[in-house]
Amino acid sequence: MTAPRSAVRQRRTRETNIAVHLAIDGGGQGEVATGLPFLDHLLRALAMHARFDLEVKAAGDLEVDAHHTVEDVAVVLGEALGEALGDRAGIARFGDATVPLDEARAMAAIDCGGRAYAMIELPLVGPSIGSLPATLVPHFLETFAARGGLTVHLVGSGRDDHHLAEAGVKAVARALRQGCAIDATLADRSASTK
Ligand SMILES: [Mn+2]
Repeated sequence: MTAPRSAVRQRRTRETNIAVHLAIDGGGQGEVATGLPFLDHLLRALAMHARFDLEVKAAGDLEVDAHHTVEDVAVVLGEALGEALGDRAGIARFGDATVPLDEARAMAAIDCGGRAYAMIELPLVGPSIGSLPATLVPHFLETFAARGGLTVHLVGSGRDDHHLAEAGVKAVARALRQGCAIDATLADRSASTK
């Protein structure tokens, strides 16, 4: 039996093979293997701080570079979240969070109502974090927002790229947890005046 508000998605192309199982009302368990350890680190942080249960298995053409794998994980993760949210009736829609990590600080504001937009301002300074090119951090979040029907605003500051990227993902996760939560006062109506 499938848990309510969950989704299983698989996507296979010539470049990647991605499998995602996402349960919104989980306990924060992340079982993640993408071949990119820092991406795994971020996805586990996302699961923990959104309190999703999340399994991600990815086999991508890392011999080319990390781009296809990161992008396609974001595609499948976003689609899984969209499917798990269903018609989005009864959800709080909006969430916001500020998360510090030592000298780094990130602030996220999110609308989970189905409008896809991303404004990601993370001033990462180095070319890469572990084996993950730094440019793929905002690209991951933009693609996730586009495919998940999320508006994501994220701004941050910090001196350490690892801290800044991690604080950014944690802030998005905390905001997602709020935005995806069921608001009982809505009694299954949409949180929209339309
Ligand atoms: Mn870390």
